Amino acid sequence: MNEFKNQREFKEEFKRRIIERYGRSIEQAHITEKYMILGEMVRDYASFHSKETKDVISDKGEKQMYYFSMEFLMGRLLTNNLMNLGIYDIVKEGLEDLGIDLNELEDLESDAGLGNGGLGRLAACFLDSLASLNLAGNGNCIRYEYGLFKQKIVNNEQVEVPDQWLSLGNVWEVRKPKHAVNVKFGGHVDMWMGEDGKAIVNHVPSLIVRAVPYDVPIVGYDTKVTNTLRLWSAEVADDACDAASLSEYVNEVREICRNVYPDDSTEHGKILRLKQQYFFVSAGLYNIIDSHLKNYPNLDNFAEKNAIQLNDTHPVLCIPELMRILMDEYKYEWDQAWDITTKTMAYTNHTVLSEALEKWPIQYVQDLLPRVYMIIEEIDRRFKYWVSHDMGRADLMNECCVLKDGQVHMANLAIIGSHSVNGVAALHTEILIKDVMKNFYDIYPAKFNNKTNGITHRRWLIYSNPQLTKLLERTIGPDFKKNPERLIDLMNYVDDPRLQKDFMEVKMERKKILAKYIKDTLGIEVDVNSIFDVQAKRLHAYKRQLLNVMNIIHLYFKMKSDPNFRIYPRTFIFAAKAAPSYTFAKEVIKLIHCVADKVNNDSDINPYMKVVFIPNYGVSIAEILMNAADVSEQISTAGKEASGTGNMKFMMNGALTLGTMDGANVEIVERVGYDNAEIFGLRADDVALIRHENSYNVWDKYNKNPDIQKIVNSFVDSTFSNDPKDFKQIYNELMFKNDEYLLLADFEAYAHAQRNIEEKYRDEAAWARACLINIAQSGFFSSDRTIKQYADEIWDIHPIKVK
Ligand code: 26V
Repeated sequence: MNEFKNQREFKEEFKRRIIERYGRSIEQAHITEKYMILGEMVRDYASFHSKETKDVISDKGEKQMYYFSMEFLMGRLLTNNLMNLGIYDIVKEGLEDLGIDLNELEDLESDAGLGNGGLGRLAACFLDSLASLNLAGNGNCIRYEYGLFKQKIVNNEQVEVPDQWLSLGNVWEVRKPKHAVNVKFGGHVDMWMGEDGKAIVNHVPSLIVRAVPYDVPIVGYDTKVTNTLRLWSAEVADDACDAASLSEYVNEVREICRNVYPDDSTEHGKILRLKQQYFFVSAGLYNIIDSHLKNYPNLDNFAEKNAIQLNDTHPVLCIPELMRILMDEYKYEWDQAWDITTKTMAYTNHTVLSEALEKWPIQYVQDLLPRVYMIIEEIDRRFKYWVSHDMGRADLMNECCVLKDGQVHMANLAIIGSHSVNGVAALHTEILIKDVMKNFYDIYPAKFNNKTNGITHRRWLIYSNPQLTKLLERTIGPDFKKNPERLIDLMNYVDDPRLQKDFMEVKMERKKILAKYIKDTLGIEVDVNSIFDVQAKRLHAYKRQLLNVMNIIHLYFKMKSDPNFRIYPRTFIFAAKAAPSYTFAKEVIKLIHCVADKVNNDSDINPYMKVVFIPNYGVSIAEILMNAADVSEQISTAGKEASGTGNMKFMMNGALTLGTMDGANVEIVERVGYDNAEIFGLRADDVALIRHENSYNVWDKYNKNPDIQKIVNSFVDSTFSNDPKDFKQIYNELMFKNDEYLLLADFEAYAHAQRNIEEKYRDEAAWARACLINIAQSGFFSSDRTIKQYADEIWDIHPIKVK
């Protein structure tokens, strides 16, 4: 029996499975065994719905979408699945009867950290929205053996430890060996003329890898629609090599799925990443084609029944790979194959940073994927011909082609081979159109569109902040749970002093939960009556954690030198992982810790200010961090942050955005108004102008402002560290690379904005009102809205009905 209908059935099934699996009674079973059995029961419950969903799709001939992404930051799934299935209370109470605390089992689950940051978490939010909106949309990714590294702090520095997320096994996945496929690398290509005069192509690989899928059911909220996240694992293929080279072969295979983002500072690392990309792309495509051919006689209608969304350029090999399969294996002519391919593929861009736009040395692609490379060459040749002859725009040819300077330009390939190209916030899309992809916009204006990011309000509000959810339900009723845009109804109550007070109480409860976590894990006592000011995101120069630190140092110096100057008590909280080879980012982490040591241990200062760095930021920490914040730090250099999604999580939980006009901050302010956010600093067009005119000189800023001088000098005058090597790189980046991210340019405006925040916070009723307005206006930032737009405007998929 899979679907237990009540507590009694649940308990019986639970007991039965424990005995059956472990030969022990409930009392004798270990807590991890109880966790495993519960997880499996929930998974089986979901699998049952999964089968019904698949049946409907195939019976009705529904179109499906596949989200191809190298990253899915799923976090934990137990609570989410129990809640979405509507069986949380049955299970919680049933377990209680058996003397088991559900929360203890929930805490045993490791985060599935199959990603780096925003792009990976977006993919996870999208899966939740797809199923919850009854849309047939699946994920395709790699089953990494280790998630993103775990961050420890040793002697104030980041140390990376492997994330063994599979050590207890993964209860959510089901291995599906019958769907395994072979993926081929290297070797050479033979071509000859067939009897019909058509070319026959035979790729003779030097490496064959067996790709085995593990399926994770994706459960929607209050629906039976259950989709699949398919994770591919690399295994040795039968007869793929002789015994002599076996161990080398096994190593080569196992390496493919070992790590998220293997270190790509070396050639070996780069090639490995390219291998990963082709591995999950090829396996994923073969599977989609196989299941298509179970329902239809051929692939002529492939694009009508399947949509593929390319999450950034990482899966863009999908384009030449689908071309290859259609032509070499199913004998389609180029033009028809191209038509099917471009109608299937759509590409999302997630960054304008040039160093993050992928380019592969031609040699790597040619050696690793000889046949795919031939197809890329042909795509490039035809594109060049078409642009210069048919379009008459030879001037754009070199800028936009795929192969140049010895490299394969993946974003160019993505744009040429897709029918849709989207940015992830209005400002970001505008920058793509007007600047980064301007030439392509001239060529293909109709392909470009915007899809402002969103977050699932189920995980980020309802499940992680039950206190606020209850208050909202009491005030506006439960409709917002199914329809987050109904949060707007809260606008009718934001002036109600009772509600304002209740909101502050809810916030206080959340702050206490976070304060306890900080005390338990770091031993730091924080004042829950202070302003909780949080910056939580990957550590990167453009996100400007350093600007935040500079203001902290500034306030510290000011309070030290002037006993009459005191700020409203504030707790500055940071959480951020730095890429292992990113030395500047690691130095900023060290600086935060050194500043924290000084500030937190100074009894003149620590009643007013504490600095806390929460290590190992990830989904589960975000779930207790975002909703405890009063202030949401979103202070990237304008034009650099494509969207941001943390900004939306903070907003939805009633924090004020302290930010620049960047990414989705612009759309947040558009909704809440300038009074209910604190916006400062240069705008994206100011930044563009400064660059264009080359008019910025960091030394002018430094020389004119003694406060800035004092702060910048403190990086190198042993104020915060006795080791003269410490913070030298920070100093050099600022002062000898002309402050690329314009921290000094924005410093005064930022310090001023921080003073405004303090003034606002002193008026509790007004503050609460502003927070409530943020919550009320946050419905737009639900990923349900985003996914509806993708479904209607790009994928053309519609809700299905599973009874
Ligand atoms: C990647 C890299 C890799 C090499 C070194 C520098 C660098 C800098 C940035 C990136 C970002 C990769 C793409 C990404 O994660 N973008 C994020 O996507 C989020 C979801 O759309 C969005 O909210 C964030 O603004 C965007 O940074």
